[in-house]
Amino acid sequence: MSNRRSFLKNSAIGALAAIATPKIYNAMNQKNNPKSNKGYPMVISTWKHGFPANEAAMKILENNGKAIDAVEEGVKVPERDPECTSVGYGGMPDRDGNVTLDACIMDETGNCGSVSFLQHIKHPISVARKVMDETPHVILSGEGALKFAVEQGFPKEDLLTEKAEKRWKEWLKDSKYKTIINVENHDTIGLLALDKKGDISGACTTSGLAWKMHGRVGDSPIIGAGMFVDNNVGGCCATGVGEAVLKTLGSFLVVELMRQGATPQEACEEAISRIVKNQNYKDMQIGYLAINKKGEHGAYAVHPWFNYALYQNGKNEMIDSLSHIK
Ligand code: SD4
Repeated sequence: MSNRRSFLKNSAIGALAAIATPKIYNAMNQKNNPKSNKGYPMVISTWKHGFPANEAAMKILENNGKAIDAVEEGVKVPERDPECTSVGYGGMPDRDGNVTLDACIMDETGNCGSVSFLQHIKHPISVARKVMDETPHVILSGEGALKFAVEQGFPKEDLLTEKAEKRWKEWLKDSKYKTIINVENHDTIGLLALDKKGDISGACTTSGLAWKMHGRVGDSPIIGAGMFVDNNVGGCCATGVGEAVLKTLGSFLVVELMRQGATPQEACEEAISRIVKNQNYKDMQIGYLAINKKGEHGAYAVHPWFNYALYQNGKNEMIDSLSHIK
């Protein structure tokens, strides 16, 4: 090969290598995460409503239950709580006054189910579980999801509480839509569990952004965006402005980074860096929560005030996440 040709060939390979070489992570190093622990069973979930959700999930794990059952039972706690205004019953409605729900669930075999734009059903996570267990599909949406839920025996209910209706009517006066950071109008619960066998499952459920357009679907029911688990690697869930998570397929990204050797903390930080690099992030809150097979965890958000509940080594506690903006 002439010198010129081999130079061209070598420099092309060099350029490709520069593009393709992933950052090398040192998986032994969890130093960025001041709260790093290890061990299972463990349950971890977003925001303060995660605390009672963790309790319900841990009860199942302590009785040798499976992670998939624990994550479902855990997130049902905020789903049925009318005081929790961002998940299930009592959730803030869309701009037309409809409570529309998104949820997904995934088990240790990679099986998963999801519902989006579902109305009138208090426990969308259990409908997602039925989609996973009883149908050949992954996602059911809107009218079809409701029809399926009713066929499966879920009662049809009015999910708009007086409190939520009052807040909506106040909002209607100005009808100004803004994805305000970190107030109670977007606090999804994402919950990940490692059972006594070391198997991982995850669940994510939300009423989505308050005052969203009718028909809007966020990241929470999209496997790989709002939540993802791979039993060989770990799991991740997301909270915050779903559009930013969807654009980067955040939970899948975090799990893939861990597969390449990143710690949960490093992976969450990298996923947030993809958002702040390319999107106007100043008015958006996004938070990621991740675990690996050892029971180590990580969390990172765009803004401060993202917190999560960690139940591990017999102790359930709230922890403040690190964040890009200090
Ligand atoms: C959504 N990601 O619908 C959800 C909202 C949320 O914390 O997570 N709030 O975009």
